[in-house]
Amino acid sequence: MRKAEKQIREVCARFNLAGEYRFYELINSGHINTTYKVYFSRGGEVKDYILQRINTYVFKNPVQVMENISAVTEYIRAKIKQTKATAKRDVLHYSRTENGDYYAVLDDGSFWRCCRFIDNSVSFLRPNALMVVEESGKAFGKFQLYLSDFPVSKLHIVIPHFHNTISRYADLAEAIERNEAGRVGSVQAEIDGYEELKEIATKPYRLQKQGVLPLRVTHNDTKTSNVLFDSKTFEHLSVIDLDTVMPGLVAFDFGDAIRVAASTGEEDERDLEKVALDFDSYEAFTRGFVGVVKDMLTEDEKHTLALGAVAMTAECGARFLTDYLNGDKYFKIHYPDQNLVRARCHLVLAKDMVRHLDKMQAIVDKYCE
Ligand code: ADP
Ligand code: GN1
Ligand code: MG
Repeated sequence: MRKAEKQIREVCARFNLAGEYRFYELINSGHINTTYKVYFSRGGEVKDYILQRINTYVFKNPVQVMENISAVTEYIRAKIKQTKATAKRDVLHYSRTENGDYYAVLDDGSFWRCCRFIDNSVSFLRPNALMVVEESGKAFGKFQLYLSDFPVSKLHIVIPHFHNTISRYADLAEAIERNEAGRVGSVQAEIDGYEELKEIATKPYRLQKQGVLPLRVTHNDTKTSNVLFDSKTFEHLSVIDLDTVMPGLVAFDFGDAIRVAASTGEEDERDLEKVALDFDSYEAFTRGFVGVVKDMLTEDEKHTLALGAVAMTAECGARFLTDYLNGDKYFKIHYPDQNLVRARCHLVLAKDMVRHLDKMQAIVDKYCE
C-alpha cells in the first residue's frame, strides 16, 4: 500500500468511519488545504466522506478552526431543523474521533478532519450558467441569515487581520521592501497599479473601523467552488469550506463571490483581454444574495455591497502579488508564475469594477427595493 493511502486509511480509522473502505481521490481545487474524497460502502450502499489535511502554516491554531466550524454548523443545523425534517444536505456534518474531537493529529503532526460527503452534489469553479450563479448567491445569503443572531464574539480569530485590507497593503509594502525572491524589479507596473487602487479598496474596512458598517458572522471565502449544488436540479445545497468563518463585513462576502462568479476570465487568466466584469453574472448573483439578506441589512451595508467587490478583488490580487514577491509560500501554485498571473488578472478586474461602480451599485439597489 502506498504511503498516502496508508495515511488516509489511518485517518479513517481514527474517525471510526462505518462501512468498508474502497479507495480515495485527491480533490485539487483549493489553494490552502489538501482535500480527499474517500469512497466507502456500507451494506451495499455508497457512503462517502471528505477528509482534509489542514494547512497549519496558514492556520496556526487548527483546533480553534474546528471550534468555530462546529459551533457554526451546529447552530445552522438547529435552525434548519425547526422547519425541515433533515438538514443532511443543507449544512456540513463533521465526524468525531473516539475522544469526541472534531480532528485527529497523526504521529507526523499532520492535522485532519472528516465530514460526510453530501450525496448527489456538485461544485463548480466558475459556472457560466446564470441559474447556478443565482443559486450560489442564495446559498451565501442564507448563510448570513442563519447566523445573523449568532454571537460574533464567540468566534476565534483564526487568521488575524484576514480581510483587513489596510494590513494586506502593509504586507505588500513589506514584501516589496524585503524583495525576498528578487522579483520586485519585474513587477513595478503591478505594484503601481495596486497602489492606485489602495484608497478605494480600503474604504469598506475604514468604514467598519469608523463604526459605519457592523461586524457580522461572515464566511470570508465565498468563491463559487465553496457552494454545493444538487447534481440534478442545480439548486444550492450547503455552503462549504468554513475555515475562515470569523467576524467580518457582509460587503466582503458579497464582494469575494463577485470576484470569482462575475469575472469573464479564470482566476489566473493570462490573456488580460478576456478579463472584465460580467454584468449578467453580477446581476444573477446579486438577485440571489440580496433577495435573501435585504431585510437584515442596514442602509449603509446595502450602499457598500458593490464597493465590497472592488475591495475583495484588489485585496486578493494584492495578496497574490505579495506571495509572488515572497517566493510563493502561501497559495498553492501549479506553474511558476501563477501568483503573478493571478495578481495581473485581479488588477484588471478590480479596475473594471471601479469604472462601473455606479452601475454595479444600481443593480444592488434594484434588488433591495
Ligand atoms: P479546499 O480548501 O480544498 O477548497 P473545500 O472544503 O472547498 O476545500 O473542498 C474542495 C471541494 O471538495 C469542493 O469544491 C467540493 O467539490 C468538494 N467537497 C468538499 N466538501 C464536500 C462535501 N461535504 N460533500 C461533497 N463535496 C464536497
Ligand atoms: C484561498 O482555500 P481556498 O482556495 O478556498 C484563500 C482565500 C482566497 C482564495 C483565492 C485561508 O481559498 O482567502 O480568496 O484562496 N484562503 C485562505 O482563490 O487564505
Ligand atoms: Mg474551497
